[in-house]
This record gives sequence, C-alpha cells and structure tokens, in this order.
Amino acid sequence: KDEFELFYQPQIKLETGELVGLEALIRWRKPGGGYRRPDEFIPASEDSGLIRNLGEWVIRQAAAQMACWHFEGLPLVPVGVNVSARQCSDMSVVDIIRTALHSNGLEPHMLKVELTESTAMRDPDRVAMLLRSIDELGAGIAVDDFGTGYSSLSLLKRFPIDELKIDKSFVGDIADYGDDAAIVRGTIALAHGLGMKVVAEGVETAAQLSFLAAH
Ligand code: G
Ligand code: MN
Repeated sequence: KDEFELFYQPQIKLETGELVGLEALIRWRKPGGGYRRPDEFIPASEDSGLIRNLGEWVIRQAAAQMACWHFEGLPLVPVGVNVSARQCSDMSVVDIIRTALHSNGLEPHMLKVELTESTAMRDPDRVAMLLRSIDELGAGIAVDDFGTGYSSLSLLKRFPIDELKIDKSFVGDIADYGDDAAIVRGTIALAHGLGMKVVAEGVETAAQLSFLAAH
C-alpha cells in the first residue's frame, strides 16, 4: 500500500563537522498518522521471510532517492542500508545492489551495506563470499551494532570491512568515563588500527560529542 518510507540519519565527520554519510532507516506510515518503528515489524518480517522483499525495496528506494538528490543538484554522500540475515542466505542481494546502482546511474561506493555480527556469524563462509562480491562491486561494508552480538574478532580480518559502527548502547553513557567509555575507546583504537572507519551511533548530547571528538 505504499506505506513504507525511508528516513535518513546523518553521519558527521568530527574533525570538520561535515556530512559524510547517511543511514537509511525504514518507517511504516500508519494510515491514521504517525509511524511504526522498525523494531515493531522487522522481526516479524524476518520470521516470515518478507524481509527479502522489504530489503529489496529499501535498497532500490535508497538508490532512487540518491539519484533524485543528485538531479536536484545536492552533493551526494554514501548511504548505508541495513541488511538482515535472511537476505544473506543466497547471493541475490548482490544483484539487487548492482541493478539499483546501475539503473540510477550511481557509483558503487555510494552504497554501503550494514550487517550485524550475528548475521555474519550465522554462516561465516557464506557471508565471507557474499561480502567479497559486494566488495568487488565497489560498495562499502559496515559492521552494525559492533560489540553487542556474538562474534569473533577474527571476522574483522576475514571479511572486507570498511567501517565499524559502535552501538548506541555504548555511546549513551560514555561521558561518565566508566566501562562504556573504555569499550568505545578500545573500539576506536581497534578500528583505526585495522585501517577502518568508525562511526558512533546515537550521539545526542554535547558531552558525548566532545568525548568522541577527543578520542
Ligand atoms: O531508526 P531506528 O533506530 O528505530 O532503527 C532501529 C533498527 O532497526 C536499526 O538499527 C536497524 O537494525 C533496524 N532497521 C531500520 N531500517 C531497516 C531496514 O531497512 N532493514 C533492516 N533489516 N533493518 C532495519
Ligand atoms: Mn544500521
């Protein structure tokens, strides 16, 4: 019924304050007004398998939106899309990405695939193959909610990862200089040591911002 909509969350480079990326986040418009958040319907769409159709729509819609921004003369930044485990069970997502980029005249690095550690670890061999194809295509790869799932650090060596995303749950209390601050500092060092970019999710206060900028 055309009730899905993508919202775009900005990613800001702390050294310069410039916009360097966006993450596409799905919302489901309620007929009477307001939106359903993804945690209300993504789990059911994963269980039912509908996530494959929904995920394809997200990729195509994000690409079409970028083409639209480009047409309006706006500078483009890479857009991240969230990809669920069920979308990684075969290689079709690679074709979906390739087609979406091609039919909208976008360069491959303008799209970034976000997947969680749990998705990667469900079938590491298959996911490694999938990520190599996405990497060869030229699209970016980010590990989402880093540090919250079951994973082995060796996945960081095995997979062609461009970016680690620090989960919001670690960012919330960083300004208190407690355990979360130590985890965030460690993750930043890990990412930079491996030549990856690192993105902190859910920055909401000036104190969080200054902690992150300092590290
Ligand atoms: O925007 P919000 O913070 O409510 O999103 C919560 C989470 O919902 C995201 O971190 C992500 O895991 C999930 N999510 C949002 N949009 C999508 C989507 O298009 N596909 C999938 N698989 N998950 C999404
Ligand atoms: Mn994400």
